[in-house]
Amino acid sequence: MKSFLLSLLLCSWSLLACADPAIQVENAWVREAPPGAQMMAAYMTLKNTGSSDVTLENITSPTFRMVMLHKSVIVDGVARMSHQDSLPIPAGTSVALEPGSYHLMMPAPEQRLHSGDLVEFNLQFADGGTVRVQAIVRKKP
Ligand SMILES: [Cu+2]
Repeated sequence: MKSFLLSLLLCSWSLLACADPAIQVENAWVREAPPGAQMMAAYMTLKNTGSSDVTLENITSPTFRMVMLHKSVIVDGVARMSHQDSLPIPAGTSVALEPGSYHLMMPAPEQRLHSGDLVEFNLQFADGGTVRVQAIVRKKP
């Protein structure tokens, strides 16, 4: 029993050590999509509490076969989305992924997600750090 507890402690400690402590994620959520929707979007605020700039480079999720980083822009009065290869988060600032701006976009999974479901995202940064995020599915911000 004692060794089991010890390995559990070591394990959770090493998970913490793996995460990039400079990045804090707040208000992560996935917008519930209507039945038959092809795509879903996710939003969150990324806060860089450290003293060096970081760049979000890649996002994965066990729930979605791919996760894209988009930015909504208005071109000639028409709303479009542009694909972003990476997202810089300067030291001491926060960047909001929110409706009308940056967002994550994913093909809807076969199993439909409902309000209250939890979805995990893994954010991978240019310095090699990763942050695991739990996002909740809901209808509105
Ligand atoms: Cu998009």
